[in-house]
Amino acid sequence: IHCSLLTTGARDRQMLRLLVLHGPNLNLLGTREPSVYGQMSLSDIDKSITRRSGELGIAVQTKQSNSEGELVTWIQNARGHFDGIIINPAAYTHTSIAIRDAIAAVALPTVEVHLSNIHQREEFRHHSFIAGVAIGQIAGFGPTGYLLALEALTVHLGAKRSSSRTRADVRKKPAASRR
Ligand code: CA2
Repeated sequence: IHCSLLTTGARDRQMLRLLVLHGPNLNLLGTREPSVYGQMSLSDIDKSITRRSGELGIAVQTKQSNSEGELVTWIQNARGHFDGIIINPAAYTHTSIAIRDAIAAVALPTVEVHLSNIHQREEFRHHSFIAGVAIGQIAGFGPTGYLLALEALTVHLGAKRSSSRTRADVRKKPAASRR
């Protein structure tokens, strides 16, 4: 209910609507392994995402799940409610063809975020099933990565929007004045 209210209001105001998804164990942030994942709790991170999105004039919804199936369902349901997705799939990054297929199926521009630099860590973290269907990946910047992703997706969608407006303008112009 909250989700549809947020997106309806945003749609009325023609705002970009982004869905931010956090995968398994990220609810533990700030409580354990601060040397790897930092001191910030997930709710602190979500607050900073919400603050930045306000500055950017976009609407965001943030959600966390420990369940692969729930993440898949949220991605599937994003179609028609959101313009893009930011996801930290956590350990599912390295295992989940289901999440990859869901992102490919909804065809919403998606940015993959990791707090740590997965390429600097154990070999098994170097491969991402998500990267091939994402417009880009941000890793190693801690919670700032989410803010960079907001910015990147806003620019990406803004460019897409203005180029489709340009194409519409070209189409609307009478043939005579187009020459
Ligand atoms: O660096 C990231 O953001 C990761 O997606 C985090 C995942 C890990 O499996 C990926 O390889 C990289 C793990 C999230 C677990 O988060 C915890 C937070 C606090 C305490 C324990 C785990």
